[in-house]
Amino acid sequence: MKDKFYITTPIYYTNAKPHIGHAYTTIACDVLARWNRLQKKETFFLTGTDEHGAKIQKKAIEEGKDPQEFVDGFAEIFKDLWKQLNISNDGFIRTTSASHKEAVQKVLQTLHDNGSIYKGSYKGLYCVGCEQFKSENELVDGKCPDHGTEPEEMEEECYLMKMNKWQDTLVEKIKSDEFKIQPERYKKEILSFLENQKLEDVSISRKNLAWGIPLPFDTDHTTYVWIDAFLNYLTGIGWDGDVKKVPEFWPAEVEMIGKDILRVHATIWAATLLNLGLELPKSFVVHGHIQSGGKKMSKSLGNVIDPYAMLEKFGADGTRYLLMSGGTFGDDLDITMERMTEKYNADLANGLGNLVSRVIKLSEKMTNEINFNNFVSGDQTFFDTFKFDIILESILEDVKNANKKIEDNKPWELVKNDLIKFNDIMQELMVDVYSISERLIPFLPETAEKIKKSLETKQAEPLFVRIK
Ligand code: ME8
Repeated sequence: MKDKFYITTPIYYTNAKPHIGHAYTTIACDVLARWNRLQKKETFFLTGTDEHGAKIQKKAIEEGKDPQEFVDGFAEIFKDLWKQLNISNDGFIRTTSASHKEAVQKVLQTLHDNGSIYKGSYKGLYCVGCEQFKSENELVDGKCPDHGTEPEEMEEECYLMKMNKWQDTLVEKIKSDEFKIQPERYKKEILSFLENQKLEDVSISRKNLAWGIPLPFDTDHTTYVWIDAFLNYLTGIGWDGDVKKVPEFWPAEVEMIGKDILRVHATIWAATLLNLGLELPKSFVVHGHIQSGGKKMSKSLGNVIDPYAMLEKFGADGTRYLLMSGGTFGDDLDITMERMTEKYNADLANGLGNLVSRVIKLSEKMTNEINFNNFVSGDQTFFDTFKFDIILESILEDVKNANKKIEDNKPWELVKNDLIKFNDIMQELMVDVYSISERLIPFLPETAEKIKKSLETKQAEPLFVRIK
């Protein structure tokens, strides 16, 4: 397969409705998938849902629901949100699907047979929110800093997976960028962890948890939910668990993840692949967290920004624009509804919307044929480094320049006294709008399409209207 591009989001827990972080990652992946399709790469974009484990079982019980029925409901809600946000995923993997479960069991059998898994026991502090054991030094005042809850003491007979023998391999592969971790600060962060802390073997099964995939060689145990979840990156492209028959799309070009799940990916997921003799993904692309008004979003602070509220107010393309231009990729972002409303009005309604409607209206009076040059985007290097905000800023600069061209040249006067100049200026403006629409395709697919149609038909389609 030539020039392939396989990109994945994390798979999201189906214990609650999607939040803004889920929308952010999925939109960023969608932008990259659409860009790569435009570059004629054979692209596969995978997302999905992580449906097993203690956290989900607990929530289903609290709501008096059967866990399968409970996760079925949320899986549909995720799918529906992606549809509303115009997400162009090629696959949607659910970890409760029969094919995924069978593949996971095959993998565990292989790991058991090749000696990577052995029986033992594990004692530690387990955070159900993270679905991970936590060491004392990761806690703040005895609590998980991400969930604000005290982890439970747990001691269980379990199966463990060998990790330690891969420590040097991982450091080497990460250092050489064979296994690339981007942006650079996250590469440094994970290297400093791997160079200073011994990788402990990890518990990969739970004895007293029904809601999971039974181990094929000991059905008293279910598979640790992270192992189950990681394998989605392979089962989601049709892998049946046979290490001799790995799909062509593997290894993934980009596995996008949030900063809080980098370590578990760079250790447990990477070691699982190495234990199976499979290739590591080419890269992890790590994003920061979204906050609001300088604070972590929380129900008690009342500063939670919900993707549905954004959709309702800004529409799909407005939401995509505001999230992708909200800050430097990799850093934490701070957003508020007020600032986003201002930006929507300034950039999309007044800037882009206004430009397109003026140019299309004026173009009715053109007497020459319009000739769109073959457009070549110069955005590749910025996509390579995930500078979404910089690309959008530069597109908006083009919008401003074109609006200025209209004001400086006053085509509504030229049309009356200098038709040749009028036609020239309009030709330029039409090409400007055309190239703006081309650059917008990965970010605002619907708007780009509408602009192109308007250029063809010379009928302005309404794009963005000012909002309060
Ligand atoms: O972790 N801003 O799923 P999940 C941006 N099932 N991103 C945020 C965020 C915020 N405020 N809060 C959380 C899981 N996230 C596992 C993944 S993959 C094999 C299994 C991001 O539903 C977070 O960084 O809890 C993570 O990337 C993603 O939401 C998934 O969240």
